[in-house]
Amino acid sequence: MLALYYGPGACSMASHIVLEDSGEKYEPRKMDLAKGEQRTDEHLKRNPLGRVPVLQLDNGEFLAENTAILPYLGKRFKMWPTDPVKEAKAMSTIGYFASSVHPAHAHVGRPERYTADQSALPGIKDMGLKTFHTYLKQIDGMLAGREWFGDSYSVLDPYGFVFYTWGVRRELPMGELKNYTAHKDRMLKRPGTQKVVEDEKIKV
Ligand SMILES: N[C@@H](CCC(=O)N[C@@H](CS)C(=O)NCC(=O)O)C(=O)O
Repeated sequence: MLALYYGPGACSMASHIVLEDSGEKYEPRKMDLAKGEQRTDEHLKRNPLGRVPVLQLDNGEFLAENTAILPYLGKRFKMWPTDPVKEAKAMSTIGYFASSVHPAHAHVGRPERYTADQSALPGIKDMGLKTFHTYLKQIDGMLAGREWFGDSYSVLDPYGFVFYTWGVRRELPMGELKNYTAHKDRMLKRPGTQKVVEDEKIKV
């Protein structure tokens, strides 16, 4: 059986929603990131980087990184394109989310990771928020005229949903992003999303 190590409100929410969508039995293992549970020796054995998500596979091995976990779950649960070009496009979107959108937000939440100079922290946060907002507007453009990021619902959708909730958390004017807001509303109609939003106590 799969097990997911996740932190409420973190990027692990994407895999959490996919697992709920799947209907397959899995073990949810909630972690308290504010208390630093991700940096305990026990968790560092699962992921030496001390982060979530971590997926424990059927054979007991651990898999880290959204860019690996989400395609793996997508293939397992048929929430991933089979056509090679469409698959490449899905990888492109996942890469953009993981390597541009997520790190922009990390500059807001974890500015101390980017400088040792205390006086530089506010500037890093401000710029991170501006860049994050720019990416959210780009995502809004990607969703123009579409229901989902791909031709049908896929693991990209819960991943995109996570950044919407982070925009709300940072009090960005998310309502102005009409396509992205409609996507968030479609996500919230899905029972898997509803269950996770309740479990992780997400305000959206
Ligand atoms: N590149 C990783 C990033 C994972 C990551 O940064 N996770 C955050 C939550 S969104 C985390 O575990 N933060 C805890 C910490 O930084 O101490 C991925 O995409 O899986």
